[in-house]
Parts: sequence; C-alpha cells; structure tokens
Amino acid sequence: MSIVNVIGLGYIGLPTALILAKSGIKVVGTDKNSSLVNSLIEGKLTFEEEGLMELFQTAQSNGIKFSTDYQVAQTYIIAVPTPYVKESKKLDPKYVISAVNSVLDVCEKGTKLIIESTISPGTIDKHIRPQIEKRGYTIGEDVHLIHAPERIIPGNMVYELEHNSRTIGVDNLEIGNKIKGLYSNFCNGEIVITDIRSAEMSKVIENTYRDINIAFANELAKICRTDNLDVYEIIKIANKHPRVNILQPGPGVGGHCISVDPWFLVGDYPDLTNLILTARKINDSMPGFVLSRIRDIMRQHKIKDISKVGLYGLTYKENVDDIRESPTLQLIERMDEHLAFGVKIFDPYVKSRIVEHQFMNFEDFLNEIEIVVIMVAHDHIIENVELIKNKLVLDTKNICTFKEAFKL
Ligand code: SAJ
Repeated sequence: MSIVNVIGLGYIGLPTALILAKSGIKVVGTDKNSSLVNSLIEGKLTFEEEGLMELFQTAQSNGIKFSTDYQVAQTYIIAVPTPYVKESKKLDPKYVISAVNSVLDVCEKGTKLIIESTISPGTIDKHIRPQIEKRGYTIGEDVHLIHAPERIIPGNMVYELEHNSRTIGVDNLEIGNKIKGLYSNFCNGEIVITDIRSAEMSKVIENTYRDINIAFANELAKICRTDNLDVYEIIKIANKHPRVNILQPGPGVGGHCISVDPWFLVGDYPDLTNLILTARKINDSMPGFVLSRIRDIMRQHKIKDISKVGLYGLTYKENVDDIRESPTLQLIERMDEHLAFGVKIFDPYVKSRIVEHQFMNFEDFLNEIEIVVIMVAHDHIIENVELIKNKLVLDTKNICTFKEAFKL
C-alpha cells in the first residue's frame, strides 16, 4: 500500500496525520523541526487538544512514523504555516512553496499534492503552478494539484475532523473523486468537489463571515456601553428571533485564522472590501476598548498603579494553549505604547514564560493585584470564580454572575 506523507506537524497536520493512520492508512508525518519530530517519536504530544492523546495512541499502534525527511510517496498533504506580511497584509507563501519544492525532489510520477494550508485566493495559480512548471513537471500528468482547506476548530479538532463537511478543489473530477475517497476514510461529513480557486475563496470567506459577525457583536457592546445598556441581555433577546443569531462580544479576535484571513481579501481587493475592512478594524480596536474600560475602573476606584491590574488569560480563546494573535498580547502591546508597564499576567494553559510579569501560580497572581481582567473564559476561571469575588473584576467574557463585576 502506498503511503501518505503529511508535511507540517502543527495544529492541522498532526491531527490529520493521526486520524489518517487511525483509519488504517500508512502515514509518515514530516516536519523540518527535529525536536518536534523527536518528541513525537518518543510518544510525546507537542500541544494539548481534547481527544488527541487517544488518537495518537491508536495511530502509534497502527504504525505511524515521523521523520524530518520527505518520503517517496503517491500522496502528500501539505499543512505548513501561511503567515501574512504585517505591513502589506498579504499572504507570504514561502513555506508552502518550499514544501512543494521538497515534495517535487522526491515524489513519484502522478503524485497527488494536496495543500491544506489556508492560502489567499489565487495563490495556487500565482505561486504554486509556476513553481511546479519551472521545475519541468507537467501538472495533470506528473503532479496533480489539490486544495483541501481544513476547517477544524481548536478545542474540538478531533470531533470536527470526523464530522465537518470538507471542500476538495481540483483541476479534474477523476482526481477529485480519488481524494474524496481518501478523506472519506475518516470524514463522515459531506465532501464537496469544486475547482481550486473556488476552494481557496470559500475557505477565506468562511473565516471572514465569522469575523464580520463577531465585529457586529463588538460594535453592539460599544453602543450599549455608551448608553449603559446590558449588551448580553439585548443579544439574548434579539436571538429569540428565528432568523437572528448574534455572536458574543469579547476583548478582540485572535488566532491564526479569523484575525488573519480577511486581510487577504482586503490586500487583494482594496476597493471592494469596505465591510470586511471595517469589521477587521472594529475587532482590532477591542483590546484598546478594554484598556479604556480598565482606565475607567482605575479612575473610579482611585487606583493609580497599573501593576495592581492583572490580566487573566493569554491564549487567543478558552481552553487551548495557543497564543497566536491573542487579544491579551495585543492589549499588552498597546499598554507598552502608552508606557503603561507592569501589568500582571496569568494563564493556566501557558506553561512557559512568554511575557514580563507573568505568574505561574494563580494565588500568587491574585495576591499582587486589585483589578482582575478576565480576557479568556477558561474553565479554570469559571470553576474558581469565588476566588476573585473580593477583587474588582472586569469581565470581558461575561462569565461572572455577581452584579459587582464590570462588563465590556
Ligand atoms: N470570538 C468572539 N466572539 C464569538 C466567537 C469567537 O469574540 O462569539 C473570538 C474568540 O475568542 C477568538 C476568535 O474569535 O479570539 C476566533 O475564535 P473562534 O473559536 O471563532 O475560531 P478559530 O480561530 O479558533 O477557528 C476558526 C474556525 N472558523 C470558523 O468558525 C468560520 C475554524 O473552523 C477554522 O478551521 C479556523 O478558524 C481556521 O483554521 O481557519
């Protein structure tokens, strides 16, 4: 049986490799980071995720292998990062291009090259096809290109890998059906076959849709604050309407997807993306809004020293250890710009020290502060909410039921 070589063993590649192996496929996971590969070989997971350990154990007993080398194979799944350039907001395809080149060095004729990484619409035509052709390969004969964007949500990845619908973008239906066959080994959701550009675009607009909807909730929070209305009560009532489903306001939008992908559209269609750009700006303004709420509370209670403020939560959302683009990091950056140094930080999911004044122990953290700002609704704080009742609390995630808590 031919193997599937999964390239990039991060948040998407690793669970994908494991679930393929669980379904009985021969899988080798490849990553250029040798310490990550060694950890996996030693049986240690590189991030925490519900159900991932079980999946890992099953994949191990089914013979999954990990390596820093690209394998000779018929099928490759590329799940490497696709960062964006901060200034231009455009996607930087360097890791995908480099992975494609390394695949071309070793692949068999007729190989199926599946790109799962999120890419901006047009990336395959603009960057990947020319690269393959430059190397003298004929697309459709030597190499078949596929874009199968992932859709799983951190915190519920294993479940969603099996149950979400998927998109397969291809140049021809025959290959599309083969890839559909591969994914249906573990995916019970509907698998839609389309062309590559539509697959690229649909992925990016899914995240943009969510960004816009979160921005609406955040704008409502600001409106309600001005008039001293309870935004959560208002959203709850509005959502009783059968065709209304407003999301929840919060301290900002983080993660490597929703806060990033809409920028690809803004970068590529600057004259056409008014709504999308405005939504991005609203969500990006939220850490600043939290900062102004902190200032209000400090003034009201005559607290002058910012080091009496503690931010609870560093990750970009609850019950994950991922800090990419997190609203708390955005907030700290803003504080630094305003020369407000010394704010205290705690997150039970972040085990290494990544910011100044970060505490590793919750009680020590509480002992140092007068104001707790809940930035992330980890189960840990929900379970320990009694411990912060004697503090001033700014609850940006609406988890506190006691009426003294300040809200967004
Ligand atoms: N957030 C709010 N209010 C809400 C919901 C979320 O402020 O009502 C915030 C979260 O706190 C977080 C951010 O938005 O900071 C994003 O979190 P999320 O849970 O909405 O989404 P992600 O970034 O973890 O995952 C998204 C998902 N996409 C969609 O829901 C359309 C996931 O399915 C994708 O696979 C993933 O992006 C990706 O990789 O593209």
